[in-house]
Amino acid sequence: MTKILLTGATGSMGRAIRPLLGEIATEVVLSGRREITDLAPHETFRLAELHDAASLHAAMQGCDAVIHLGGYSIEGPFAPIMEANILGLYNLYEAARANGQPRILFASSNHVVGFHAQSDVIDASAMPRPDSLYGVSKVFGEALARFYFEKFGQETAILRIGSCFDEPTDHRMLSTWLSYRDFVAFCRAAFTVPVLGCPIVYGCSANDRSFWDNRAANYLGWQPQDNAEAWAAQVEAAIPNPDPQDPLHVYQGGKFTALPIHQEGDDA
Ligand code: 15L
Repeated sequence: MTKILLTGATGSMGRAIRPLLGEIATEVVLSGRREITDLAPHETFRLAELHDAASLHAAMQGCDAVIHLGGYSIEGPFAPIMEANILGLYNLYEAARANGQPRILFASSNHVVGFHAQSDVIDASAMPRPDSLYGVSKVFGEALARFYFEKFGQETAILRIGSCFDEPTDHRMLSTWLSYRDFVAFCRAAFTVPVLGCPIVYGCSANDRSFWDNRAANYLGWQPQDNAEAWAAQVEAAIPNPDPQDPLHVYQGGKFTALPIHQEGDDA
């Protein structure tokens, strides 16, 4: 069994998956910028900031695996994206190198390929077509993971997460939704498969309407159990006439493709 470091433990996805991690780990080190005090017996907390290399080194000590959810997770001004997703990711990989190279689950994003059309089904060999500065930072993250694999043998599962929320709430999410339990099952597969390597996998449940072909990752043995189709009637009733010209329904990255670039002085 495993001691897992969860970065970004206080973020919305971190909070949602935390109760499930006891199923795949004997110990969980929660790290983040705000202290967590309601710890279960198998949990500890380490205050860590992605831009503070020393705090990451300390948090990773003795860990066998890392679920890296920390970082800037939406479109925004470039400075904080750069600090968390570029400098912060470099700090994370250096901390791993100094701590016996635990396997890393890197939470990449569908926004790496956001400008691919929803009418196309793509696989891991698709060209990156980032839809935002945030998506560009995740392209960097995927390249960094690959670099540490080629150079040092550091194994990473690069998961291009679709929409990891309680349930799908619009038509796009009927394609992109990833349930929390399917995410945790993916972590289990990535941390237990004998040879992981550095695969790129699309993070969605077994959705009938998926845009993504994950057959190249079959060797991981991951079989998502949930299907967004169970919410189709609810979504269609709530949004009966989706506009087919709306970027939300044209591109895989949905509304991110239409967001303006933040200028200095804009609100974050
Ligand atoms: C992401 O990468 C974001 O972190 C999340 O907030 C959602 O916007 C998600 O993608 C999505 O595309 O639905």
